[in-house]
Amino acid sequence: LFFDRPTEPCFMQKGDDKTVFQIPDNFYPEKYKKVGNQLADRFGTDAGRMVPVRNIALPDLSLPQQLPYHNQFSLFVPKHRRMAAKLIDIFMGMRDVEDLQSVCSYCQLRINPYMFNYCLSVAMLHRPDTKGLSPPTLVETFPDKFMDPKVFRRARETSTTAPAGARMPVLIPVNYTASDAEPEQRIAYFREDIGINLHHWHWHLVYPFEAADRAVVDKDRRGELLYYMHQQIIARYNAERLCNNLGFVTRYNDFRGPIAEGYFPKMDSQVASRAWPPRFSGTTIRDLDRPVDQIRSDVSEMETWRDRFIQAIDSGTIVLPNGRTQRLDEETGIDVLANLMESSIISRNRAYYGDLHNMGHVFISYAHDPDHRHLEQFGVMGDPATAMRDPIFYRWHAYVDDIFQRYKATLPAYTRERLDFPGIRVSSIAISGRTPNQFSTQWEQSSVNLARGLDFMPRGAVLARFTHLQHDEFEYTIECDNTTGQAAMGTVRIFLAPTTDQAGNALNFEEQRRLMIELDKFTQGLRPGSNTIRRRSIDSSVTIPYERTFRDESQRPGDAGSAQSADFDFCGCGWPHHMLIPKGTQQGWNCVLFCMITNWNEDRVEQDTVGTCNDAASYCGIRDRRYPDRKPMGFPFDRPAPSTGSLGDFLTPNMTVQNCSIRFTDAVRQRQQR
Ligand code: CUO
Repeated sequence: LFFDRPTEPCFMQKGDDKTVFQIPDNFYPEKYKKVGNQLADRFGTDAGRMVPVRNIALPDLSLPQQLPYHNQFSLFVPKHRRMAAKLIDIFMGMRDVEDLQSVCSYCQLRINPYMFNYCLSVAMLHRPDTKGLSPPTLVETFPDKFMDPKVFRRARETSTTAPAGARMPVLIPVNYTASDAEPEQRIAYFREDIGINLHHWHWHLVYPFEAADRAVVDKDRRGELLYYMHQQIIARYNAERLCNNLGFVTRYNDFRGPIAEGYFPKMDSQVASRAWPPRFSGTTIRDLDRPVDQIRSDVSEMETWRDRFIQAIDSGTIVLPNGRTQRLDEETGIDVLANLMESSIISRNRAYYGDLHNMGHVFISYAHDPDHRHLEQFGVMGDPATAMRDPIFYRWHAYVDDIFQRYKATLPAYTRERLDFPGIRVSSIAISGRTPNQFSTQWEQSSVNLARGLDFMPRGAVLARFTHLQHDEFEYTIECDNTTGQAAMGTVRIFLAPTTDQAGNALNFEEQRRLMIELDKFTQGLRPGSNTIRRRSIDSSVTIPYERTFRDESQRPGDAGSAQSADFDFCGCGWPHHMLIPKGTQQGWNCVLFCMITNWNEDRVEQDTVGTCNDAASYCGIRDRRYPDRKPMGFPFDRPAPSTGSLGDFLTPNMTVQNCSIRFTDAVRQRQQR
């Protein structure tokens, strides 16, 4: 109930089982004081269950309440971060679930709804006693962050004029943010995909960079995962660009020059009652001085931090707050650097290396109003739920990734001994399907229920129908020989990459390795002799199924919160399965499939993962566990191989490649309930 219809009071709301909260009199906010009891009574009459809320000693909310209720909230704004950290701390500090429920019912109408949702979600993901409960997906609670606001007018219309069950779905248009005159529009289907944006939001929810409780932030290899997950986004984005006849994304590395790409989000914040501000083509970031957000920073500060990063990478050491230096070692260097770069509270020296990545988001998102003279809020780059809509997101992250790649280039290249798995020979990988080694893609229409996000409107489902990319499911068949004479365990690693650049020139190894998209990774027993391994695309370690991205209610096994649904509920982080394969082209887009089997005894991490959310571990890790692969993330493509000219030269006997193509059919199919 605390998530549903975010600005409606929780004591007015009814859950699906007709539960309402009975809150103590002193919890009513001023505006409801007079009517409060009557409201509760009114809704209480047909309530199946009244839940009395404990009257606890109330915490000090003065810091989080500094963010006005009807305002935007950004994790990237340092002041907002501090307020959120305080609120997360309050939620984490509650003795038990009942106290948490009390404090939430007190906070719900006093705290900015976006911040409340974020902090409660983080707390629920990290408190031991809320395991098995899950925050609903953000697109249901705040659909305004994901779609054209016209949808809400139509949703209001249909929910007021028709009873639930007789309502026509509301259609979300495709291609509504720009015309064909804007080349970047060709990949709007990727940038504005609801599932991709949900994944990004969820990732940052699982890996917050600030909280008073250090354990919430300090997770195994979290910096390295920040680097790798975003590196993969850029690799995937580049593949989509090539499929659409666009060149590789160019880094945003000149902070003094104009940003060629404009972006007009055409979204309204329902909470703040404001349109998300656009960025015109040719905008340049400027020094920030926004007292209201307590941000004062010059562009030169970004340049200073950048120079310090370059210095750290080139010298192989970072400077610590006490003036000493620390070597960046092969195993942990990338993790240390990424935590400095983001930066998170586990940065080894925030005072010196600053906050480059986050402030990049902030500078760009305020480029239209750097001194707040127009009283404008941040653009889409300021919110992880919306940032990936904007072309500049990819230019910024391509730049950030470049800094990490500069570091990776300082590491020793893998020798053939480190790559090989003696006695294991992979002879082929193939894709099943109507045409062998051809992936098929097309459009698909699916629905999402907006009801949870429609405040003060008649109850019942209102479906929004949207169009997204989809691929036909397929199966990998891998042929492999085990000549070790005994059973072995391997880690199978599957990647996909383009073969040529936009002009049709073959890619060399260095270009291609940075474009490798991880498709799957799994553990496999290998009998002595020949082995045929079959693996379904739907089981990918990168993705989560559609039903989980969108928390399709009809697919929900049991009541939310029951032990039975725990696995299902927790696993909201994961690349959306419908975006596993790039779009391809109607003629067929050439790509190469890569498969490698490494020695599981060297990769394994001893831990119990039973009952945990572990099926999208490649980009999301495993909840409360270590990252389940000892190899550097992105292995074996995480670093250059200077003497290797092409992918073919790179192959050791435990690797194989297969040329493939992706054929796109420009047709829309309706989603079938699985
Ligand atoms: Cu995910 Cu910049 O880290 O958006």
